[in-house]
Amino acid sequence: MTVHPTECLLRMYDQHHDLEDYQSGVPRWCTGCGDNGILAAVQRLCRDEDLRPEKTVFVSGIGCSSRFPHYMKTYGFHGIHGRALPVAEGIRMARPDLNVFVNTGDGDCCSIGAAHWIHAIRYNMNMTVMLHDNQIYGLTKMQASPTSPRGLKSNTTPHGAYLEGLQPLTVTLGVQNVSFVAQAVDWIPEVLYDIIAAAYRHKGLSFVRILQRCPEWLPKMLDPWVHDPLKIMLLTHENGLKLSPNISKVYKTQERHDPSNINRAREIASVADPIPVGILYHNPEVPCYEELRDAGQQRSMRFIKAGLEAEFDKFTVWPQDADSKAQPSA
Ligand SMILES: Cc1ncc(C[n+]2csc(CCOP(=O)(O)OP(=O)(O)O)c2C)c(N)n1
Ligand code: SF4
Ligand SMILES: [Mg+2]
Repeated sequence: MTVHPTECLLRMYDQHHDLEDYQSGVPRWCTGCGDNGILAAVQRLCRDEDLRPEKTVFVSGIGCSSRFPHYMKTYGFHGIHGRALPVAEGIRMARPDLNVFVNTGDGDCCSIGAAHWIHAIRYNMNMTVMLHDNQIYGLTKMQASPTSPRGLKSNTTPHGAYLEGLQPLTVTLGVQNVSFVAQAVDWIPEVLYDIIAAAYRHKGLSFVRILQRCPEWLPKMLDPWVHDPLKIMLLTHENGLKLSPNISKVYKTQERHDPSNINRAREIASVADPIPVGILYHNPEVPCYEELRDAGQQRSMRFIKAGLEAEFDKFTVWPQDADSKAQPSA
């Protein structure tokens, strides 16, 4: 019996994926680094959503956090410092069929990449952006970043940082076309997972700031919040985060917050203590740039196949004895 090639492909796509199908290598992050928890949450999400590895891409810039794509058994692009977002936007334009994730650090996104960050929010292209905010340049060994708190001593601020830290959530919420903003912490895995999952399901650019521990350079900085559950303020709502009874029992500081309320979201965004955790803003109606641009020029399967055939044809090796008339003109 002849099996048509597409039948085999269809069977392959039906495969179920396990956690190992998304795991690649042993992370080189320090023991206790918050990046490990973020990676675990993302791999679980890929497994639970059964994302096809060959249809998924992780994009990053440069930094400890930007090593993320190396540890995902998907496609990945470990790019250049500050340029994760424009690379991801390019991928989105060329391959709207892919799941696009971005992992960026506070230096990568809020310092050298700040201009790209603002415009990416405005373009609202469909991707999940995770800001690993450890409030320091980790990879280059402890220089102050824009989100470092005032007074922080580092290699570039030996007398303490002079300025108040930039707040990534308030900046993001101030940009035209913002559609999804959330905050998570690396040390509450269940809530971290739920927030990244909600971000992934949102159509548009979802921006998740994750407070991430860096035990190497700032070993005690987040300890007060890690050790006192009352210093975490969980944002709950039927259209936002729904808490399990176990989480509710431990984390008792809570606010019922409607994620469609941008004014309250902006107020919450500027609160540093207790740390607000949950979905601050969600507006599913904001159009995505790629859809606005592509409106009226739907790419049919035939169009995509024709493009692929044209590319493959460039590499065709014609038999020497073939009739020269049969060869395509250059
Ligand atoms: C154009 C350019 N400038 C500077 C650097 C040096 N550099 C590499 S990573 C980094 C900062 C990383 O900090 P962050 O984005 O917060 O990532 P983390 O290591 O903390 O995860 C810097 C300044 C570089 N690689 N390229
Ligand atoms: S230096 Fe900090 S951010 Fe980098 S891997 Fe170590 S703990 Fe993580
Ligand atoms: Mg950092």
